[in-house]
Amino acid sequence: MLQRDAQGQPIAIRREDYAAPAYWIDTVDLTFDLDPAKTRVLNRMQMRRNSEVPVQPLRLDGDELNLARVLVNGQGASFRMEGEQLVIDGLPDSFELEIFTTCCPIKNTKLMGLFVSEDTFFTQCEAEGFRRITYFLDRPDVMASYTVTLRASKAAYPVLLSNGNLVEQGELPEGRHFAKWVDPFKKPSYLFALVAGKLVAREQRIKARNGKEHLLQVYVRAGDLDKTEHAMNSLINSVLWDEARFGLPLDLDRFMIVATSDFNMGAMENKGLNIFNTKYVLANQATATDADYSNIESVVGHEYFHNWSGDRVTCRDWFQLSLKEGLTVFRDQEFSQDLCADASARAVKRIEDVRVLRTAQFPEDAGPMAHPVRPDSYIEISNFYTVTIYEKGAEVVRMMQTLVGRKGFEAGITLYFERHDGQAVTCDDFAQAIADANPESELARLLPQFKRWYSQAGTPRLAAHGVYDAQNRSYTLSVVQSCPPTPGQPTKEPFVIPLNVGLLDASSGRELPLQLEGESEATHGTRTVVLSRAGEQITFTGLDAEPVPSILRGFSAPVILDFEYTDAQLLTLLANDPDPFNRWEAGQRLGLRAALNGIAALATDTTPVLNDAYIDAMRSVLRNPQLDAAFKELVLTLPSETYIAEQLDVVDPQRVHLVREAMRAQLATALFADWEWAYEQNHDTGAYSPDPTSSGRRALAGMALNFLCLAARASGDAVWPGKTLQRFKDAGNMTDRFNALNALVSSGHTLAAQALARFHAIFKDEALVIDKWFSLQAGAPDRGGDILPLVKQLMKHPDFSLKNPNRARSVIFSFCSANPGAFHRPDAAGYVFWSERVIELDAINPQVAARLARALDRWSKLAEPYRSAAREAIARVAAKPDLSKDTHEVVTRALA
Ligand code: 0A1
Ligand code: ZN
Repeated sequence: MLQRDAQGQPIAIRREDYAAPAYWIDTVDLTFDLDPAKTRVLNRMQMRRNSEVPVQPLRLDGDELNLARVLVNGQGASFRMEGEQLVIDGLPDSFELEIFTTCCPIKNTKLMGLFVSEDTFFTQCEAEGFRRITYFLDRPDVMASYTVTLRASKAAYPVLLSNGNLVEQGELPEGRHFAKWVDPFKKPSYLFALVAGKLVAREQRIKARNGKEHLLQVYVRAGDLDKTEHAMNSLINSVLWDEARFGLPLDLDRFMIVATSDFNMGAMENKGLNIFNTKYVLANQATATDADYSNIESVVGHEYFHNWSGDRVTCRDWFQLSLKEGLTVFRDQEFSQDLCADASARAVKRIEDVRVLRTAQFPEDAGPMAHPVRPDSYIEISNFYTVTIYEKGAEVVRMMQTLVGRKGFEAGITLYFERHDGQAVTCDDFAQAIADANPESELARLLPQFKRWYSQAGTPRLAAHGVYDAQNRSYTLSVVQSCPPTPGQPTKEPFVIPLNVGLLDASSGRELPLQLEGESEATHGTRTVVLSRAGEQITFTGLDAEPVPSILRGFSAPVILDFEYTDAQLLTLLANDPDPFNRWEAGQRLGLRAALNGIAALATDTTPVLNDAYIDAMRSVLRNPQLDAAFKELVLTLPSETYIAEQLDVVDPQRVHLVREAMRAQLATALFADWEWAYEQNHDTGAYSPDPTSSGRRALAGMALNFLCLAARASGDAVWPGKTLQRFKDAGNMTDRFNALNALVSSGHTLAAQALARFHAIFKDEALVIDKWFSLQAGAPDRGGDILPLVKQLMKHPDFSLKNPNRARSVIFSFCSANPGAFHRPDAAGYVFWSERVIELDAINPQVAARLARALDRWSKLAEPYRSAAREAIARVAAKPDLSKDTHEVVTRALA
């Protein structure tokens, strides 16, 4: 496949063009002579023609390779190059192909293929990195058995790792050594990995249910061994959980995790040899926050769960990416929930997941990069590792579980792995297996329609309306669904939407029994109503008064629910809903309403944004002895600027920022005594443990400090900032220390400077902590345009580097993608800065550049002068010749 047209413009790959490969690769024998400047790769493959497709030449993918030799059955063979592809004609039906190439890992700043990070070799092959190592059929439906021999200097690279089992190792002349690895499972090339360098490992042997022993290893640099305990525990928990919940055992004698500080993404599920960004491995209480601990647990789980959902059963083509990613995110979400000790902690996790979906995926689904969970076309597949594929994909799997029940879903998963073990399959195959295991379910009945979740992009909207009929003592909810147009999809068909509903008594707040029209008995608790038509009515009977409906409990579908709640109804839900998600949601709706009113009011209007009822309700939540601290912290967090902006047709980002800051200031002052109380109640969490209860208390204490410093800013009080600085100095763990630092920085207090200097001095040798130091400053609330000059200064700091993705993200992304109030400047300087950085990064690392390019996805919603300035900045990037496919695709879609 050629990926550029005659004019050199990248060509889109389309799902409908899928064709089975013309050749299969049965075995691959790779020998690496590792050298940073020139690594030699000998690739010996046993291949055969796919008899099911017409005879055609063999076309192997390659990228930035130096080709030295091609042998077919041991004889020099004629071949030609078509673009980057190596083409061989006239091959027999089965043959051995031997290819000898070299590459230059030390110059590989894209971090795809074989690269060097801190004197260690790593690989990254998903999605199309293997072709940067050798010529290959680099597509996931070509699965082969791998044997890998690594040869390198023993002193410089004492540890040599690849997938599977170590079968041989030994010495070679001239101070070199070798290791030979055999992977017992067939795999696509994207799951290949090697690591070579000076590493040490934490090891643990565990026994599976069937009595089989496995060796678990976490490899890091020598100084980091004391930061691997949590990752190892997370791995052990993952192995136990997958076996207990889904009956899926660890299938390898040895399972390895290796950490690198140079990585484009979070981590990678290479068979038996997961490679991780250090950010998702290294933690001890002095360097990592509670959020880091929780992310590590999720990502370790995620990569481990891929061992089945991804590695044992993989994707037929990259359009099916959500087959493995949506399912695996769902599995890691369930894992983290199942590790929670109680329902409240589970709900907190669910709220956090939904918050990610709504602040990142909903905007994506409404913008120029909107695509279905199973996309129809792409120019660069790396651009489709998106929140839609991952998080919305996980919601689609979750809806299946809701429709067939937890047990039915487990049966479906069992059938899926029985049917497709060792295969490369499609999203259709997955949905079919879940439905076939549950033939009586609503999923089976509505399967073709349900699968519109895979094919239609955009976030569906539910317009719900309730009418109480006193005479019939009934309450009818009318629900109309719609879905806005998205690129290439002007109209949409109705979705299957599982809607979880409950009713509360308006005066007592108590949950009411539910009896649908035509039913002889009432039930208690939540009901799942399955919507499938454009408009539907649901009538509840036996009601003495108009109830307060609690709709979309637990966020049972990834939709936007519009319901004209009165403030009083929302306050009832906030105070009483037994569904914690909707209880939180009621608070968010109230906060959002206040923000939108504040934004709509004249700029000169000085009335406070938050009314007394809201403040009182927040005080009640804060003081409620029945609620957990973690949940309180979520309720008291106002909707983000991004989420508020998403509700507006035309966005003035400065206005959004000002109003939200005004709301924060008001919460700070009005609840001053309550924040003092909350801090006193929660700040001492004893010996450090990252469990949900104590981390929730630290989160609430941190929030309280933040508001207390903010209130001090208004009142001139010096006590709380002083206490905060002391707290910063004395803190026994990074969470408390960082929260105190954040309180000083985000309130703009003068003490922030010395705290920042001290923080840097303490942690100057801890890269991940220095990332926090950068990102805290670049992400701080803007006051009069002060953040951009600071960001430019931070880029001149000796610790800054554009080549290290984590560091680039900590400064540039924290400003452009995570700090709208600072980034969107009326003078357009933020956009100019963005365009310069996108272009600069594109020459180093296209994946990172393309991600940054997405910071202006929602430009067309902006008010003037932002809109025109943003468009101009995007056009400037698009006009740059030699842009990577990655960045080209993002900016041309933005301008389309
Ligand atoms: N499959 C990985 C994500 C991943 C994708 C592409 C990469 O290339 C740089 C790296 C990782 C996961 O879901 O964790
Ligand atoms: Zn994944």
